[in-house]
Amino acid sequence: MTGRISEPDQPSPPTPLAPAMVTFPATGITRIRFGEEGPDSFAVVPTGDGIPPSEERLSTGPAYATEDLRVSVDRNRDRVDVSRIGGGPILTELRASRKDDGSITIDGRVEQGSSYYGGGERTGFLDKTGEMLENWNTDANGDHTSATRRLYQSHPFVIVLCRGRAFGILFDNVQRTYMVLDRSGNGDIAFGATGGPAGLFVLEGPTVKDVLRRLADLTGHMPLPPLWSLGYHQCRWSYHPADRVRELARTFREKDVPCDAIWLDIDYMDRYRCFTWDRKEFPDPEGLIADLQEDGFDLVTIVDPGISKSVRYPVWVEGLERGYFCTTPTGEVYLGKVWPKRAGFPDFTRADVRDWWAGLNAQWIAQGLAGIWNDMNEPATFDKPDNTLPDDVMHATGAHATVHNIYALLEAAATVDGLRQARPDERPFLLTRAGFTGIQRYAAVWTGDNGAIWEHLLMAMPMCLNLGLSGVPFVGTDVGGFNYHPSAELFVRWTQLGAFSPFFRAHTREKEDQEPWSFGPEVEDICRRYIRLRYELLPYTYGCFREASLTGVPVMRALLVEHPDDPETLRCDDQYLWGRDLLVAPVYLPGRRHRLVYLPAGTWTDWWTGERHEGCCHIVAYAPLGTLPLYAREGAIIPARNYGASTKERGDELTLHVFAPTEGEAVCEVYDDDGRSLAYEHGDYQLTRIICTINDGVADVRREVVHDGYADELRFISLRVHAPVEVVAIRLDGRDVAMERDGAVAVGRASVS
Ligand code: NBV
Repeated sequence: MTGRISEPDQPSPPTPLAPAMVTFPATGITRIRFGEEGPDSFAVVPTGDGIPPSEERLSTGPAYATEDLRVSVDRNRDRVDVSRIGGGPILTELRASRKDDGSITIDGRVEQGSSYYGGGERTGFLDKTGEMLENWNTDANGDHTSATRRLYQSHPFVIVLCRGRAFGILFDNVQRTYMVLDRSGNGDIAFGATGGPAGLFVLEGPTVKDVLRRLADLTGHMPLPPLWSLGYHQCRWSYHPADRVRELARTFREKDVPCDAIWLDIDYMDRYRCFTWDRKEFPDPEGLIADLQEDGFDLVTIVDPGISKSVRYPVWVEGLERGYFCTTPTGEVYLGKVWPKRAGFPDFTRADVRDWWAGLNAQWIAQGLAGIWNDMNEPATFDKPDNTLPDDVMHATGAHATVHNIYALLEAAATVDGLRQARPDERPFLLTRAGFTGIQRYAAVWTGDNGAIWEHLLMAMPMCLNLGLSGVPFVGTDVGGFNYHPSAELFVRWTQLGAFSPFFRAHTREKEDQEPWSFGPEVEDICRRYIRLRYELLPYTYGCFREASLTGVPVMRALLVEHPDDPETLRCDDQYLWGRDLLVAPVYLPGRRHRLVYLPAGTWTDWWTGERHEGCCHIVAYAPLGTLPLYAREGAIIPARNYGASTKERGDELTLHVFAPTEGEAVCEVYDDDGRSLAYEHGDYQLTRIICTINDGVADVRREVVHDGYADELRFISLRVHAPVEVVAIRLDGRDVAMERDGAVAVGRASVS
C-alpha cells in the first residue's frame, strides 16, 4: 500500500538528493531543503524576509553564518553540517535520498549521549532516546500501551538535549513519516517519509526555552484562551436529554463544586447529523444555553467531520451539490462508515470548503455555544482495515495519504475562522483530538480515549509533557478515564492531576456516573477541594498561559525545561512543574500513601505543611488520599483569588502566597484582563509586579504597575508569608498590615479599595 513507510534499510537503492537551499527565516532558525525546492507545509507560519547570513565560498560549497549558527554545504558529498558559532557541531553529516517509490530519508548525526523529547503525543516515557516514532494520525481507541507508535496527533518535531544544551528539528513533511532517534547509541538519527519534500528546520537553543520560543515563532503561538476554558469541565458520552443536562448543572451548584462548562457528545444530534439538534431530546437548545449561562455554565458541542449521506439533510445536499466532499479515484463521492451509517468527508484542503465549514460553524455557535469539540478528525472511520480514509481517496491537492496528517489541522483552521466570524471580539475555543505541528494556533488538545487504569494515569504526564515540548501548551486527558469505570481512589488521583493539567475535563463513556460526587462523600470533598484549588490558583495559572502564548514555554512543564543541566530531570516522567514556581508530584499507583519526589535546585516549600526542603535531592512525600504532593519554589509569589461557582464569579480578594528567600526578593507578575475578549491585544490588560523583601523580620511587599490597561474590582489583599526567618511584621505598599500567625506562616490582610 502506498501509505506504508519503509525503513531506511530496505532494498531499492536510494538516489542521493543534493542540498538545494539553506535559508534563515528568523534568528536561530535554519531551513534546509534537499532535492527540489518547494513551499513550507501548513504547519509553518510565514516568518517574513528572514536573516541575511554572511556567506563564504569554500571549494566544497557555500558556508553560511548567522549570529549563532554556521551551516556548511558540501556539494561534493551532498552533505550539510550545522554547528554553533563558538559551540561546536550540533547536527552533522545531514544527507538525504529518495527511492523510486518516492519515499525519502534524511540521515544525520548528533552528539553521542543526547536525549530526545517532544515528538508530539506519545505513549511511554518522556525521553524518546532509542525509539522510532511514527507519524500517522490514528484513532487508537484507548488501547494504547508504551509500545504504541501512532496516536491521534502527528508532530514530526524533536528536541535534542546534550549536556544542558538543546536544539530542535522540525521535519517539515506532512505525509506518513517516522523519526528514528539514536537506536544504536552513536548519535545517528533519521527522518523518513512516504513522499513529499526532504526539508528540515533546525531550531537553535541553546536552552530548551529558546527552542520552544523559536518553535512557536515558526509554527505559531497559542493565542490566550478564554478564562472559562481554564475552569473545570464536565463531559460524558453523552449527557442527554436536556433535562439531564439541567439536572447536572443544578447538582454542581447544589453541591458547591465549581464548574465552568458542560459538554455535549454526539447524542445531542439528530441522527448524528452535524449542526443539528435532536429536537425530541433538546426541544429548546437556545433556552437551555441561556439558562445554563445564567447559572455560570458554558456549553460546548462535539462536531465530527463525517457528513451523513441523506437527501433530507441540507449540509449533505449543499456539500454534494458544490462538490465539497473527497472522492474515490474514479470521481464518486467517497463514503465512509462513521456514526451516521455513510458519510462524506469535506475536503479541507480547499479554501472554499474551509470557508463553507467556517460558515456552518459560525451559524452553529451563534446559538450561544461557547466552543466546539472536534472528534474523529484523524479522520477516523469504522472501515477496515485502516479505520481511516483509504490512501487513494482524492482531495483537491492529491491523494489522501499526502494530507491525512493535516486533515484535522485544516479542519481546525476552518472551525476557528467560523468562531471568529460569529463573535469577532471574543476569543474562540476549540478542542481537537487529531492535529499536526502548529495545531496550537487553533485548538486545545486532549489525548483522546484513555482507560480508567493506573497505567494511563501515569502516562498522562509524559504524554502531556511531550506535547508541551512540541509546541502545544493547552493539553489534558480524560479525567477519570474514558473506557472502564474508575475506582474511587483512581478518580481522586486523576482529579488531583487534572487540577494541574492545562485542560481539565472529566469524561467517560461508561454507564456509571463519573461526576465529582459519584464516589461518595469523602471523594466528593476531596474533588471539591482540588477543583476549588484549581480556581484559586487561576491568577497564577492564567499568567502561565499568557507566558505560554508569548514564549511557547508550556504551562505543564517537564523539569528539564527549567533545569536542563540536571541529569535527574532527563528521565523525570512522573512529576512536573506547573509554570516555573510550582512542582506537582501526583500519586499514580493504587494504595500508595507515599511517593518519591525529586526536587531540583533551589529550596522548595511543601504547599500543605509549609516544610522547607533543599533541592537537588529526592524526598519521600506523605500523600494520603486527600493529598497531592505540591511544592512552591523559594523566591516565588503565587497569586490566588477567591472564586465562586465558576470563573464568572470572581471574588474581590487577591491572596499572595509569598515564599521568601533567605536573601533577596520574592517576585511575581500578576496578569489580568477581562478573560473573554481580544481587547488585551490592544493594551486592555493589567500587569502588576509584586516584590517582597524581608529586612529585620519585616516582610515588605510592594506592588508596581507595569501596565495599566484594565481596572480590577479588587478590594482586599491577603498575604501569607512563608520565610526562613521569623516574620515580625508585614507591610504592603509602605503601610503596616495587622499580622497574625497560621503556624509558621505570617498572615495579613489589607483593604486596597
Ligand atoms: O463521540 C463519542 C466519542 C467521544 O466521547 C470520545 O471522547 C472520542 O475520543 N468518540 C471518541 C467516538 C467514539 C469512538 C468509540
